[in-house]
Amino acid sequence: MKKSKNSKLGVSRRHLLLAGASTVACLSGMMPAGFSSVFAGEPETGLDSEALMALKDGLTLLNARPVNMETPAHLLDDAITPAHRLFVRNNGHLPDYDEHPEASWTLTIDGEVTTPLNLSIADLKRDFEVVRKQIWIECGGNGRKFYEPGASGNQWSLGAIGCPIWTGVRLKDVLERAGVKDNAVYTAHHSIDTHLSGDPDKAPISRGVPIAKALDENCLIVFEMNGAPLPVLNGFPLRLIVPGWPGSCSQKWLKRIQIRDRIHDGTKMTGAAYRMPAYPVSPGTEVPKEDMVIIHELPVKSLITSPVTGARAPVGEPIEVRGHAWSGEGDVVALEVSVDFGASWQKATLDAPANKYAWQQWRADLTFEKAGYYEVWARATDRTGKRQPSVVPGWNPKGYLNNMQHRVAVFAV
Ligand SMILES: Nc1nc2c(c(=O)[nH]1)N[C@H]1C(S)=C(S)[C@@H](COP(=O)(O)O)O[C@H]1N2
Ligand SMILES: [Mo]
Repeated sequence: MKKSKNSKLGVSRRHLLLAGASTVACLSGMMPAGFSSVFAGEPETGLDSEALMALKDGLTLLNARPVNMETPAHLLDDAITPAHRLFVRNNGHLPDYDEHPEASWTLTIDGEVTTPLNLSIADLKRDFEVVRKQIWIECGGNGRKFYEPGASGNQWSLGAIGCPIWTGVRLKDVLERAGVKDNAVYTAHHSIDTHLSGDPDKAPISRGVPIAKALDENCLIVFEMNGAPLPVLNGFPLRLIVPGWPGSCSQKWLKRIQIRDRIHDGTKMTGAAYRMPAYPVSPGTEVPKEDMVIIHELPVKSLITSPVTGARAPVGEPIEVRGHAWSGEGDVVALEVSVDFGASWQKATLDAPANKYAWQQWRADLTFEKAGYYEVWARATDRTGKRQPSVVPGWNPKGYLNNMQHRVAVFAV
């Protein structure tokens, strides 16, 4: 097994700093307790872990190998998620940028196409229309933590979601240039992040989507987030953004899109990964493999980003409660809040999305009439009439698609 410089957490400080040098400077000394201990005993990473944490200020580290970090809800208050507040979900180790520098990075389009393509990032920028869209990305396992019995995998609570602005080209335009053949069924996304085992023949993840979804004009091959190069942890220098579907479809460090004549069977496409039972099951059921169905769009959901849970509010004076709402394949049409455990609901003001697949901002003024303990609950309803449940929805073996209402505690004083 070749031991590359990247075999640990590992990239050099130089690479981690590509998109965040100033953040590192101003945040040194602000490392959350517990972070450095996770990395203790890992040579080479002392410096990197510091840089890493500074790049993702205030995020909760769920796992260091591979890196998985989520954002506390109150730190997702911005309408446009800044790079340092976007969650990280890695399945393997970061790519070796010394072997694969941005300047010679190529994207290959092959498989069931008439003209296979090999494009540099400069080719992408020159030969295709460059578009900018705000699109949310959420891990299919966001909310897994709340399932009973628990499911294995990262114990995401609420914060595996964010909505930055992406700049890139339409996947559709690139696929049309390559000429998708009539027998095309699915895309297959390939990258150069490395498997935790070190086995070069294994991919940490390689997912795909049906051709019809890939040809949606909102699927993008992106090279920028919020007007800057993609952060290393979020896929520098090139990634896919497949809106509305599990984040796992949005391959980071993208090197190759293969068009297949069958449903892709890469890592995390088979078994129970990113699949739900075909029928409702009781908690803890062992569902036969053949009854597990690939997840397409994510359900309607919302977050309360202010106040932070546990906040104090003055009795009898209105306070603003606000957050975001989103839904896999449709706009959110209503957002309501409750301060009496769902007995009554009050309509919030809901903004239109900046563009299709951007999350929507909402706000409501709430007044607490008596001193004491309250919970603020928020529920979104989408265009199809689907609404967030008050309790954890359908148990499933891998703990996906939990869109339960977000609740925050408020003490009126
Ligand atoms: N190459 C590669 N792409 C990947 C992953 C990965 O581990 N490797 N993780 C996927 C998963 S499961 C999610 S939820 C999103 C997370 O994107 P982010 O880390 O930029 O937030 O990236 C996806 N793309
Ligand atoms: Mo994910």
